[in-house]
Amino acid sequence: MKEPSADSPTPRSAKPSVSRRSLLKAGLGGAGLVGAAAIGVSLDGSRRTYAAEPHSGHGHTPHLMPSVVGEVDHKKNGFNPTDILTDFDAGLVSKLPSGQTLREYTVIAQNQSVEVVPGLEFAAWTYNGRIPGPTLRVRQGDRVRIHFFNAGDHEHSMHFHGIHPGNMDGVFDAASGVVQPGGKYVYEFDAEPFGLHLYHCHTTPLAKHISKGLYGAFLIDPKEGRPKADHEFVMVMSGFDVDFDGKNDFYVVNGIPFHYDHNKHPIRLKVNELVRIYLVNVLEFDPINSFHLHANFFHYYPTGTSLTPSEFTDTIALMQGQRGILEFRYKYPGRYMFHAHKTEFAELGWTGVFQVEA
Ligand SMILES: [Cu+2]
Repeated sequence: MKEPSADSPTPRSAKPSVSRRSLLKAGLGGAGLVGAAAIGVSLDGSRRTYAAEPHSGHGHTPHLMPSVVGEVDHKKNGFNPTDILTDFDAGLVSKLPSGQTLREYTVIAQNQSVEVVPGLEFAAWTYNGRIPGPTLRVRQGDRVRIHFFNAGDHEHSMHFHGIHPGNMDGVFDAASGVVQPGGKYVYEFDAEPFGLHLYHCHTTPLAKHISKGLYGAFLIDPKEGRPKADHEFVMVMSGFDVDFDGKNDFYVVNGIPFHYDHNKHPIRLKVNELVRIYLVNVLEFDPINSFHLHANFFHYYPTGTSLTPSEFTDTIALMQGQRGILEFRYKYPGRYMFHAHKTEFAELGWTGVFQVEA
């Protein structure tokens, strides 16, 4: 297995350094902003900028949370987290002779440079040119057929959560869906059980293949569908280890830190609308991720495998691979944060805002 490549850490002496702590400090500094310029300084290997403790904030204009200055180039990235929220891919639909619905997808794994925060490019690996990969949405009992092509330079696979034969699991070898560069494989199985699942690459080293961006949501609706909601949003929680030191430097929902913040692209709702969130945690390196909703409570359906919620709460914790469905309505207009209830994650990108109108 050849692992060294352009994205491997450079020799220790020349290794770029974006420590979690330095970024966090930048975020907590007087300006309350993690700017591209600040990150540029850090990438040059100099930590001088962060050598002093940040201002306490006393006597300064208060800031809600750290954020970033400016906007990444979504066009160049090839995806936009605002679109990913509601981008459900039903596949190419046809009927098998048996009458069973067939949903076909084409998924391509490739190397791709992604601008994570303004001015900072990350050597990512993507499914269909986006992080997270496409949200595949099918019905229980449908036949799912995925034409998978590996256009990258490492071996990759698609490992689906769900029930399927071993040779469709994307783990061991060519016969079970591990694909060499330039190769392809067809994964085919009947969709079960209904619920919210995920898929990700399952080749070694696994942490690297996942953290580079190879993951996505896989939603199986019940045969009779789900009750209607006013909004359905997909949120895939993950992180970026931009200096490849095995620790996350940014935490995200749908690929870009801070994207849904109040001063960027808050998610707009109306009072009393039913909101359903399909929440997946695929965060690598950190053991636990979380979701907290401000000034409200939600019904929670772990793994989405039951139509009866098991909990009414405002905070949930998820380990890697765990996922669930949240449902709520806002009673009052206003701006409401949602974020990881792990302050460090929130300050490094895992935040957003619901803007609720009357
Ligand atoms: Cu891979």
